[in-house]
Amino acid sequence: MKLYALALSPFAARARLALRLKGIDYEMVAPPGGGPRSPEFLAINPIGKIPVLETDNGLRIAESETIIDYLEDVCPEPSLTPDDASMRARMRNAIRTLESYVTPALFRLFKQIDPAGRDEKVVEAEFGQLANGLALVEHFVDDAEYVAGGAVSKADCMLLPTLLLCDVVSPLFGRDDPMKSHPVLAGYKEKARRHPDMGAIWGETAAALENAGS
Ligand SMILES: N[C@@H](CCC(=O)N[C@@H](CS)C(=O)NCC(=O)O)C(=O)O
Repeated sequence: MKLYALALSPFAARARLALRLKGIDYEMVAPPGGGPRSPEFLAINPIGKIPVLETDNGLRIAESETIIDYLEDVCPEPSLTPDDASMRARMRNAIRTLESYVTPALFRLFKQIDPAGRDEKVVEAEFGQLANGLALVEHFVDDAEYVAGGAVSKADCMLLPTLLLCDVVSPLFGRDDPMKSHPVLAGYKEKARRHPDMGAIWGETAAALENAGS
């Protein structure tokens, strides 16, 4: 399998974590033509975003969540889906909340990164939305070891890299670490980072982001 991705991408990190947890070999390939918006890459994924998974028979799958679902379908073991229905519901609530309330606020903040074109009122409002979203995710994570109990699930593949993105975005606006006001998520993050696969993907992505910024 081939994953169109960059080491610094938190969304690619979601897919890379699922591949790693399942022990699937893959080749990581940078988007051709200089980036995800190049004509060459748009021919691969018209959405213009990484990651994209390309299977050995040429199927191309866009969107981190869809890639994880595909991997779960074709390689069900080790499973990223809890056995228990209530834990599956909790996992799905955490994922939907993350994707409905946290990730969109991060994307809107990205549009404000350039201080020259920044609207401070929008930034203030979006940090409010981000804090609300994180509080909602926190509700579903609660005090479990991982999002859906004692075993790593799809929700962890999606949440941990998104928390790394929060870590990266906040200082760009001179803001405090958002985990300071979300102690449950701060505790989750530290526990998750001690997991060998989650810790490895976190470390690689953080190092690539640091190199890109230096
Ligand atoms: N919803 C997408 C988001 C992917 C995404 O935003 N990827 C970023 C890199 S971290 C990207 O390719 N951005 C290129 C662009 O927007 O021009 C997913 O979950 O895969």
